[in-house]
Amino acid sequence: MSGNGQHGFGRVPRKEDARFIRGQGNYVDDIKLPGMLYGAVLRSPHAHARLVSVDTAAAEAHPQVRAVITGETLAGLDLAWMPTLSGDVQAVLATDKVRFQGQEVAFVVADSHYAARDALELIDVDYEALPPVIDARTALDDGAPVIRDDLEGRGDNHIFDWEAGDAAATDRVFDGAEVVVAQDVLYPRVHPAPLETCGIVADMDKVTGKLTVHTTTQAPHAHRTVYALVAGLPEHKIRVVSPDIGGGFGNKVGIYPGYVCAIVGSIVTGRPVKWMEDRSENLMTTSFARDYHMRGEIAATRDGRVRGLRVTVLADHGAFNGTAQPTKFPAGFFHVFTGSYDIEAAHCAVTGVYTNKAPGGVAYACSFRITEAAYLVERMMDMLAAELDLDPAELRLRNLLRAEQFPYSTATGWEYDSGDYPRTLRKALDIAGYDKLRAEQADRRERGELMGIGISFFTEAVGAGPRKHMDILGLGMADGAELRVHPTGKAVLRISVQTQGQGHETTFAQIVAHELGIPVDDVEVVHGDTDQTPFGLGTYGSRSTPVSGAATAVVARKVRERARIVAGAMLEAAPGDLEWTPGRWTVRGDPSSGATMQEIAMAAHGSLELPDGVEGHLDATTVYNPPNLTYPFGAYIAVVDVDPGTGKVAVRRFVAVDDCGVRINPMIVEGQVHGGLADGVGMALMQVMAFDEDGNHLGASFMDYLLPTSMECPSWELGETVTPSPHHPLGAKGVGESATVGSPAAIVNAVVDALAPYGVRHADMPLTPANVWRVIQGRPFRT
Ligand code: MCN
Ligand code: CUN
Repeated sequence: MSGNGQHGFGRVPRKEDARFIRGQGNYVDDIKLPGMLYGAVLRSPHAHARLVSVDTAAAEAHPQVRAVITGETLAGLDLAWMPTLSGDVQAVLATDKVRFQGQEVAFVVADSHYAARDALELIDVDYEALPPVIDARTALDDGAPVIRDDLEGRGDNHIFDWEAGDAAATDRVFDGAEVVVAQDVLYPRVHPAPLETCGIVADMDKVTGKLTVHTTTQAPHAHRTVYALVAGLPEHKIRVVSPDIGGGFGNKVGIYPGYVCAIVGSIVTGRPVKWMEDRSENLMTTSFARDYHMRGEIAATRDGRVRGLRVTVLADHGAFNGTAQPTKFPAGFFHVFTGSYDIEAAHCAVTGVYTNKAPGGVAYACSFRITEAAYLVERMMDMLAAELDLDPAELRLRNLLRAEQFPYSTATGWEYDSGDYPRTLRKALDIAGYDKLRAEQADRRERGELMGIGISFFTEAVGAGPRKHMDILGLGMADGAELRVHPTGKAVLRISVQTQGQGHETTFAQIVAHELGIPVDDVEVVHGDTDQTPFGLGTYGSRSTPVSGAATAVVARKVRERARIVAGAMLEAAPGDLEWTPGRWTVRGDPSSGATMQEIAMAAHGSLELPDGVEGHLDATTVYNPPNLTYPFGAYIAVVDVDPGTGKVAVRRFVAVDDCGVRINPMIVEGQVHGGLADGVGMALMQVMAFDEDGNHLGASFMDYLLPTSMECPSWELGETVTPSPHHPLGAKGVGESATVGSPAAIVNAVVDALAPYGVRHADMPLTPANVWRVIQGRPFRT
């Protein structure tokens, strides 16, 4: 481990920035293949309507149109419906009904993007409008319109009931509790909104029978298998390439109808077909996030010892259940809702329903619904603190898990691997100058000013599998890695995960450099091409470092062990007598006699006689099946000022102390945290995917759906603690979603704290000026 990080961990500048800062990135929309055509999707203006007829004659007559594909065309190929990541089916192009505004109805392939768009106007669709279900709370009402009448024997909008924890034990704790606080808490529907929208270039080569797709995907291998299953093509005849990706945040985990249409378009026309969404299509139709209507109850003793948590959730999954999560867990990892506290008993019951809104779920830096869980418990903790008239920091310190309690089994079945939570919270309180802030707040309140301080403490579970417990569509959650070391000691690492901006080309090279003691610049990372990389489940749930990063360390160690044997032959010493110093095997007790990785690599490819049974070269492969998830955590403190006249919230300060175990590249980790904190400002204060009662989408542009900018964000104040994961080969835990998970609660807690003089105990996100203003109307201000 060197100071400048050149041989391993540390603040190594990102390799990928050499192309990005020069504008030389290669995104899907940059790809132009010879003879390429362009696709465009016709979308439903209705949230719920019967499809009476689709007349494509005028569009087909357009001189630049090469094909028009409808649901009927696809039905003829048995492709009108596709499987979702949750074992449901989703219409590729509508055949019977449309079920959300923006749903795909027809696909035009033309010589240019503009011609394809123009031809959409020429398609005549006759709809018969049906009453929609927009509010999930009415989806199960008697007489509610049935959305999924395509499903056999379906008489309602119910998708699933799922529960975790011990209901009876939890009821007993609540029955005997000294204090119970209950609250309805909404985590509104939001959207990951990556700057690059989703798209594909599909190229079916009729001569070789090989389908190549360049596409925005976070999981190239999983996509390839799904295409193989849907299209009936053998996997070796499908190549999925995921070039540079301009942000994913979960939006690029799923397979969208436009992808399937572009593939069919290429098959039909015999030419490559590009389809890229525009911003409104991305916001209206691709994976949304959250939309959890939660009722939380927390039970405690009067002196502030939390004893139980009980939660019911109504989960709005939209028109098709397309949520991405391991098969066994229809509510993702929501059952981690006991958070960071030592709690006797807990129970959650989640009911999923269909509504006439876009499908999706879990996307947006969520760690599989841990965003919702962390937000809920942290809101409940603050409400309990208010009820007990206890300082929220003090209440947390009384209940946080202590270092000696790890590994800790939660009441809902998780085994947290490691942590020292009070230390991390104390560090955040120190950085913030908590006592001084409280004194300042008291002064300001006397003057009628609204200052709020909000704390949140979160625990995540990231790095899915192990595969015996976790799969997506039957594919176990494990990841392969291959490492080749060339004769001159330069290395090529091939991995199954896919970066969307997280810097894998740098951090994964650092892992190899760290393990082999070679320069980071000597390691090339290959990813995002199924023909070039081993199978694995891809990047989401912050699993790249916990799973693929572990695979990388393991495969590099295999190479190092093989190098030991070669070095033994070179140095005429028994391998067991050699010891490793970074970059070199030396004879124990004689540091002057050794061989560097580069010398060993050359010898391994040379004429050196190797012991019997030892194959030459230094290449190795592995598959890593994680024994458990990793459990990063953190303590966040937000300081806000609220304008009582306008309701406008300004985030004055934000302190974030993250513990993601050993940090491979602290600069990249801090960048991940900065981005997630900005997400938190967005969700807490600005973002919601709103609909009117007819199901019209009210946020289909960045004029209405707001992204936080530097203007709304303070200068982040970061701290760290390091509790290595005991089961990860590098002691690293994931961090890519931590700040998005932890920050909304800190900001909302701060705003509610600012509004305490009005007697406010809770307010739902987003805390826009209008919403805050509404909350305090008619309430007297009392200090
Ligand atoms: N890292 C590290 N040390 C650690 C943990 C992580 O140096 N102890 C580094 C990693 O090696 C990697 C980065 O930090 O370069 C993030 O690692 P990890 O936590 O493993 O997360 P993933 O790489 O699996 O990224 C996925 C995660 C998810 S699920 C969402 S959503 C999200 C996020 O990453 N989407 C992002 N961060 C994003 N950042 C960008 N720029 N763009 C997105 O789309
Ligand atoms: Cu849920 S968003 Mo990230 O896991 O790809």
